[in-house]
Amino acid sequence: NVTTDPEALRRRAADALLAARRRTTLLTSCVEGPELTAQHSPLMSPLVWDLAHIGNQEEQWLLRAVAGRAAMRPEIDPLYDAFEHPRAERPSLPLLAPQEARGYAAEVRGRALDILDSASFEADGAERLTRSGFAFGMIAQHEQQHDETMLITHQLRAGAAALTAPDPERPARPFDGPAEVLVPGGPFTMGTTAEPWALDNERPAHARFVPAFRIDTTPVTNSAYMEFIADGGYRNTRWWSPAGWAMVRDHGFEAPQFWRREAGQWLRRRFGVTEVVPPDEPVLHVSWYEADAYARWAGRRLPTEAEWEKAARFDPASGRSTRYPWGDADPTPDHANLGQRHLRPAVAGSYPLGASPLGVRQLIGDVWEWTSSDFLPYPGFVAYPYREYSEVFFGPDHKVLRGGSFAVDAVACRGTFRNWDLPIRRQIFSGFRTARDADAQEAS
Ligand code: AVJ
Ligand code: FE
Repeated sequence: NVTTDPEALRRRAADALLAARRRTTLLTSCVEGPELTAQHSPLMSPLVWDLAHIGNQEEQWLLRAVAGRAAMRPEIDPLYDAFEHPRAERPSLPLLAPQEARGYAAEVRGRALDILDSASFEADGAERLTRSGFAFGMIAQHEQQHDETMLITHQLRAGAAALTAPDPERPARPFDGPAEVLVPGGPFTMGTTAEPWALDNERPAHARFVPAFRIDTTPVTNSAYMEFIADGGYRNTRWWSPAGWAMVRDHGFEAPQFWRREAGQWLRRRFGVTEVVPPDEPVLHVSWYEADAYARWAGRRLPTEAEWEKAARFDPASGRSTRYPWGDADPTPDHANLGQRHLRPAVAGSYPLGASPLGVRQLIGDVWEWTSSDFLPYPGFVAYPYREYSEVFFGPDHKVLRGGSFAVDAVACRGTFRNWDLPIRRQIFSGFRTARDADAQEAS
């Protein structure tokens, strides 16, 4: 199913780079210059930092590592090294001004496309960086990841809306399928070796035994989450992990980020517009601690990362793991809400064509889904092409999110894709679904 035709791979790489740049350009041209250099939240970089960082990564991996070119502007490398300068420090650095950053990124791109023209796409080598276009896929994904990061910055900025998009289509009838689905126990293939643009942390494919479990058919909705709030969820220590309770106390949290209670109803601010919280949409902007507390209140738990991936990829008929819940075909707008086509999740139960064989909906797109798992390497993990992409984040500090949000492009989202963040983070486009162990007689 995965093409190995060199010309098709070359076109796919060129298209992915072009699509990413189109999005980057929109996100960095829909606000005025001072808004690009301002820091809208200490958690985020100025938009102009993301822009030049995108160009700098592309220069390092396509121009220098693949093509062996010399650095264009070696003095700027440290400014755009995410490890050298934490986000809070970035506005005080001597960053390239918006027009310079645009020019730099465009110049890098022009040279990268020349390199792409003569790059080898023969998928016959173990060296992913120089063959089969992995480096180009990696850079397109990196830019799209920063496009999601920049959309988070847009959500955090004050002032009138700068971005608009049509709302997702509402299903003709509300979803009336079962609330949860039984996934049978047994081994399945987790991770991937064959997916050409899979990142190091998704590799290699390996067998995982997962006991039978039940998982929500759709992500947890705003209305379900409002019941938790109304039941005093944020005031009752018994639902919270110790660290989660400390977060609630220290920050005075009473609801998801961007929510506000007024005249007896919940309002939220979304990309510069205040609106009534839509009851039937997946809940958005919750931390891992809030997802974990909600699940406990509901008498359930978060799924493990392996459970999530089995629900998303295991086809009981063939015993095989597919690339996506619906099979191996690349996502279309009928499968999932991806790519910033919409600036919100679709209502729970949307996208019947994107369902898994067992009927689980919206695993891909809409909201990133917190899992109970720490971000850890798979057996046989090899850092590639650099330790700082994934390896330095492995360990108990980061929790895994799966499935992608409305804000991530399909190139950076698949059944095996792993995202991670700190359990307190909620400015990200995060939601969740819940799970529970299967009853003893169902467990195989
Ligand atoms: C995978 C989303 C956690 O944004 O920190 C971007 C992606 N890595 N540049 C992040 C990433 C380097 C990463 N996440
Ligand atoms: Fe980056």
